Amino acid sequence: MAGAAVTALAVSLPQSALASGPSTRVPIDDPIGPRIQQGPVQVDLTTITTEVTAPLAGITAPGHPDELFIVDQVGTLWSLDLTAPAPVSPTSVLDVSGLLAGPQDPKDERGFLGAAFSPDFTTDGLVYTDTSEPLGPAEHPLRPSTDACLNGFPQTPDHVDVIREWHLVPDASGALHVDPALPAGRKLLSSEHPQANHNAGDMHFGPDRFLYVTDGDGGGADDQNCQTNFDGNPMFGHPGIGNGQSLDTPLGKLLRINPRQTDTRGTLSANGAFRNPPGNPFPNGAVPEIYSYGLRNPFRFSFDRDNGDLWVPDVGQNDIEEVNLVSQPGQNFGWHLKEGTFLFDAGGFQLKGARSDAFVFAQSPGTPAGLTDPVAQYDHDDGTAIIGGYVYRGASMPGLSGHYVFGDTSRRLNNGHGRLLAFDSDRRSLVTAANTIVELRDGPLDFQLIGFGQDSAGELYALVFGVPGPNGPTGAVMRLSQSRQ
Ligand SMILES: [Ca+2]
Ligand SMILES: [Ca+2]
Ligand SMILES: [Ca+2]
Repeated sequence: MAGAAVTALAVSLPQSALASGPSTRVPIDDPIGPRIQQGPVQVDLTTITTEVTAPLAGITAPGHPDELFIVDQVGTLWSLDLTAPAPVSPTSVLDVSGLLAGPQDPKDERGFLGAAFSPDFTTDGLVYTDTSEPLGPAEHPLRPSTDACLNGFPQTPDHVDVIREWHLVPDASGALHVDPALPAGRKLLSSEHPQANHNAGDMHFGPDRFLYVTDGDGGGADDQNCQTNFDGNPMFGHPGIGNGQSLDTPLGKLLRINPRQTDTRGTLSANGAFRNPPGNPFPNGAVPEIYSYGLRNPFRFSFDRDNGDLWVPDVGQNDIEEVNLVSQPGQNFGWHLKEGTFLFDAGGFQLKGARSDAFVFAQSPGTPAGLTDPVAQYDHDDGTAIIGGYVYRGASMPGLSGHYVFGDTSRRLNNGHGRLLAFDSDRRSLVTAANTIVELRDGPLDFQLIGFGQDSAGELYALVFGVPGPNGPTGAVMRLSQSRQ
């Protein structure tokens, strides 16, 4: 039972280190005093298209250097011809809208959440997707909850998040479409989600040619059972220490799988649909797909196209947004024992309006042992949810070369004032002044930031919604360019 032993060890380390008792814990009102300042480099934004709804990712496909493929949360994978004069009308490559359990409104976190093209796309034509779908058979069901608070309450999951493989073929003009012989794709694995929010769902192939996928902690607040959920009922599906810290669930994790049937590295999964790569840290555990854990909602992540560094920001809850650098398999990034470098108390079981009764109570870089701190962080005076971007390796913005370019969805929750941010990733370390985050604009945007794209030349795109359009608010893809320094 190597998996059970690993789980017990992983849980006991931080628990014992935090056994100081709630009476000594005083919430910190302002965890990080200094505010993010405008940096020396400023960027302009050029609208490439507004013919999208909620663009969450902008990715490339081998063999298609002039296209940026946009993951639209409502269910379309679009192709944008970057050689055409803006504004560009996107063309649909793949429509998964018929599979989706959401989104049903602009705040709904479910839907088409991520996609990644096979590193051998020019020969195998494969693309992978992450989708929130109605309940059905799942490789990873919820862990059962036996808390007394749940007596009489149904523990029906909200949805399943599913990873699928699709085969694309070019038509006579070279445009990509789903292979009509395989219209439903191939399902690889799925995980039940107790609540609707915190689905993460980004995916990228790494330099090792394995597929990395993020999954959120299952939703609600505090990653804690019996918390009063937003619907007034007690939360379920977060038993024990919570999902982020449990190695028995894919919730709150970075996963790594080998999905391609032509690649025989690794151990065949229980359902035979994919392989678990050699080097995954918990091969005998309940979830051998796990690569990293202790995450809350690692909504967007990326690899540095030059050196392969793996950057996984995590959306915080009450106070801290963080950027993590994954340096080895098996790292625990702390949720819900820490937010950023601060110790976190999940509190009792009450929500206070839109916030929880949890709080951060001590600055604690480096401890408890066994947890990996972020390399950069900011608090909620400067934003509400971090939107991961890319280390800039393009040519048009020399002032940002080697900088991790990212952002925050909105200066205040859902007020439509996204921010574009950056820090020098080549001087990475634990949180220090060397990783001072700066703002790339003279103040916030007039719309909400929800993702980033990187084209085949390494140029970057801000993906936003809430942009005024002829028929009401729309999504947009905007290219970054350097305007100063
Ligand atoms: Ca602050
Ligand atoms: Ca963390
Ligand atoms: Ca709580």
